[in-house]
Amino acid sequence: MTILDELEWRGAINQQTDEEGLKALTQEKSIALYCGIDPSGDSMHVGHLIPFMILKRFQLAGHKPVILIGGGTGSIGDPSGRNSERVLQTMDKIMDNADKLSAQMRKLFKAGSEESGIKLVNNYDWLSGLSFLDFLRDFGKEFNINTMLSKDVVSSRLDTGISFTEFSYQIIQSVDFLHLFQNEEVQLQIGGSDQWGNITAGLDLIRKKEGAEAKAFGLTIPLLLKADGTKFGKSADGAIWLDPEKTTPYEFYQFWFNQDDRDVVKYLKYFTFLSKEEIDELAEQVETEPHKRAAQKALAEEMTRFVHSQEALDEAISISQALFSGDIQNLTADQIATTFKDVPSSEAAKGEHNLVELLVDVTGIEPSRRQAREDIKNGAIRLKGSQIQDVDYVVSEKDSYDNRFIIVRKGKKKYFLINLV
Ligand code: 629
Repeated sequence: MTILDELEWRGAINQQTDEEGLKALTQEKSIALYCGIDPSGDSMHVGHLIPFMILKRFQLAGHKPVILIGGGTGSIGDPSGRNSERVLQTMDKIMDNADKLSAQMRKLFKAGSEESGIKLVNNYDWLSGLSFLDFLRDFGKEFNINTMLSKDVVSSRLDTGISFTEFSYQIIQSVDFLHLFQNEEVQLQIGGSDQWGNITAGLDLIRKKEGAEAKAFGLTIPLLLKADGTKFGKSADGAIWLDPEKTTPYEFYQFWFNQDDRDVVKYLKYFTFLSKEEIDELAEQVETEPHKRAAQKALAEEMTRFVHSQEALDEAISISQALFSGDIQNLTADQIATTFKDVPSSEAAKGEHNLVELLVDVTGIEPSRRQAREDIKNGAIRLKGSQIQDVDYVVSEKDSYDNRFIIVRKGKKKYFLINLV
């Protein structure tokens, strides 16, 4: 299977500027290609991963990817896919974000290292030195305002308005493509479908500067849609980040594990390096034994290992198993802190507490003493995973995790967190 056939099979191709031409070129030689990301935030989220995983697929097929961090473009802000003007971020913030994104690219793709064969560049290096007069004389002159206005990104903003700054964004992304074509032999730019206008603007610039015969191509990837119509990559708490400080490996694992049967095969194709045979086999299992969730498990494992590590994956699995079985006594206080960060919580003083008082007066987990006693007698209350049926029970440090937290389970699955202060 050629790389383009593989992308087709993975459902990863939306539009191409010259399908036949790119197929021929990629079969005849090893090409350099690129995809950019702007440092508008301090971490990538799962939605950003797709084009960069595709760069990696090209590399596995013998091609030469370049990852571009948009220190220059990020200081302007891409209007693509947005219906209002951005607020400019400070240069300090952009530089700091650029460092963090570069670090993530190094970690995930070994980008910038000799052995990986994946280059890492920052367009601040060539855009920041471009004078305004040179910009207008060398590049502005090649852009036709009518063509620029007709791009979706701009035309959709004509009612609400768009600044000259954001209007010019497509020119600077085009300057990048030309720069990389001239200096790194880059012949292909890829990106999400929102990048089509910017990518084709770059191709026009390359043809104007290098002649109509210049061999350069564009390819976009479809926007990911979920079967239930909601946005991919968001949890109730917001985006699923790759930074473990923002989304813990356990939450990350759970995000993938909880995907719908209708979406999971699509995601295996999009996000994992599993082979067609392995994915076909998992697709079969979704049909025949969906309750086993083998495909979701494989997806969650592949992704957590790729983005975090084998150790983080092992930990996420052990937390998941502990919660599923209710055997939570062996979790560490740190694991408790991440696992239970979203359950109802309250505070209690360190030291001893009568269980009924703790449940009713201190935390309000139970509405009344009568109810608390009844639940305790019926075996509905557990501390650190063990049932407590003694209504006079005194809760002490041994029921806590590191004297930091107490976890009360009421009934089958209602958990409460008590922070000891
Ligand atoms: C300079 C900057 C370039 C080439 C690209 C760029 C960035 C581009 C952009 N991309 C999005 C981003 O940075 O804004 N103008 O958040 C984002 N991208 C990944 C995918 C995308 C896209 O990083 O292309 O479609 C999301 O899936 O929105 O010379």
